[in-house]
Amino acid sequence: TEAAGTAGADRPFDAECLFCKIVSGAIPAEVVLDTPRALAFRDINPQAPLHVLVIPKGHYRDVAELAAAGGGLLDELVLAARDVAVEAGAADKGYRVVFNVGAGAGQTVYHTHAHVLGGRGLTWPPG
Ligand code: DGP
Repeated sequence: TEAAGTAGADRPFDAECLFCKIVSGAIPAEVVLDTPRALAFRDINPQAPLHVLVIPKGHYRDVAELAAAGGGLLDELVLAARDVAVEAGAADKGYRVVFNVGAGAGQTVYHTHAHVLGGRGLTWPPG
């Protein structure tokens, strides 16, 4: 069977990128949702009972670059995040969708990803 998302080779790809390697299947991940243009998998260092990363299969360094690319990709990520929260039973009590942009905000992987957090009360501000 084809690895998660090797279809659609026209999308941007970065051979050095950790999350591109997860998309290609070169690095394993616990995938919870796989769509033609998006992949959702469990964060390796969960900060809540539900902590899933939702990524575009194409390589975009941050959410602004993704939004600028257009084509409804950002919408798909937000809807995938909703589907993940619903599937986990976390939607009713509320969940959080976070894009860290830049090192000062905690971005460490420069393949944009939505953190989907839920399954517990979430305080504000996040710190
Ligand atoms: P950020 O700090 O916003 O760039 O988030 C990066 C997240 O990626 C962080 O919460 C930990 C997670 N992460 C890093 N490496 C891996 C990995 O190899 N597998 C998985 N599943 N998650 C990873």
